[in-house]
Amino acid sequence: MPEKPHLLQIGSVTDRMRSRFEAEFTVHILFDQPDRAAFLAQMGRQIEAVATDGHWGVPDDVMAALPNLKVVSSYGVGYDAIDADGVAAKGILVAHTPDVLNDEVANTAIMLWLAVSRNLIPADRWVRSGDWEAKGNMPLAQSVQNRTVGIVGFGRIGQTIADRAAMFDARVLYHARSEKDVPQEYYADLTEMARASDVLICITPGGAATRHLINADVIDALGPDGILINVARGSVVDEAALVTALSEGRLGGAGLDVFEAEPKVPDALKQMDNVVLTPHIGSATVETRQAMGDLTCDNLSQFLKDGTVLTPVPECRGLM
Ligand code: 8YV
Repeated sequence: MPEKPHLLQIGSVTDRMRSRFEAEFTVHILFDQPDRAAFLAQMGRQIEAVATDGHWGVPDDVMAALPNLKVVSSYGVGYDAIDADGVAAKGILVAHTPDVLNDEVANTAIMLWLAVSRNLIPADRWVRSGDWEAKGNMPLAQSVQNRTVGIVGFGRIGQTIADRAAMFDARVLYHARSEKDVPQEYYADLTEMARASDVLICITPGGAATRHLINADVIDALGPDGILINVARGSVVDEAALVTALSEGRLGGAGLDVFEAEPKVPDALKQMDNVVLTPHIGSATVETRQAMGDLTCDNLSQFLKDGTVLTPVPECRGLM
């Protein structure tokens, strides 16, 4: 039997993914190697495929040690941790997992909005702590009905969030690099859109182009009654400016699934009642992660079959 091609796994995978990898590849797990540099020096030339995720991408030292790499399959839609242009220039195909997580991530965004607006976490605490019996009813919350919702990034997930928001009779605005052929209102100026919005939901790709897009000006435009939701990447929001605005009462509240230095989260945010924090769980359900895992494996299987992948990142489409 011919030797199976060698695959380097970066980050964690499900058992189901592991079984599929092992059926087709000789699998090496980067984080199991006691001496990463020695492992890369010894095995690097044999590795033809990498399986990674949106968090780890392909670190520079790994990329430099894999001269025969042909395909990278990433378990996630966001691929800002991979230098896609640089990798494509070397003729390496990069695949990701678009679409299969649109509903889940949109649901997470709506969940955070509802939780912040309706004080879900303090309400739960009100019951558990005995405050309900001792103090009576809680202060009133803010309705999610009939709000103006500004969506930052209007790709597949952004448009799914817009559909969800419409169920709460929202007026939906969006900001993206260019206007799209959609019924929602386009704002070329993000600060202007924030000023018009009650809720700002970020679902734009991460990376240098969107770093700190949500800065102090945008936050101030959203204002003391406004709510910021981030299900994109931590880098999209200037976290220090966000913490300052929240602590000074210049922003009403925030629902955050992603952070600049995750899993580290600023202590100040953990103390705030008007903030809901989740540990990057946008797509983290059994069902959606299974679909993402299957697509990650399907991309690799396809590559072995005919040298293409099913869902390449746009930078690599020219390679197929
Ligand atoms: C994953 C994500 O958590 O798809 C993405 O871009 O952020 C998440 O679904 C990420 O890929 C890490 O596994």
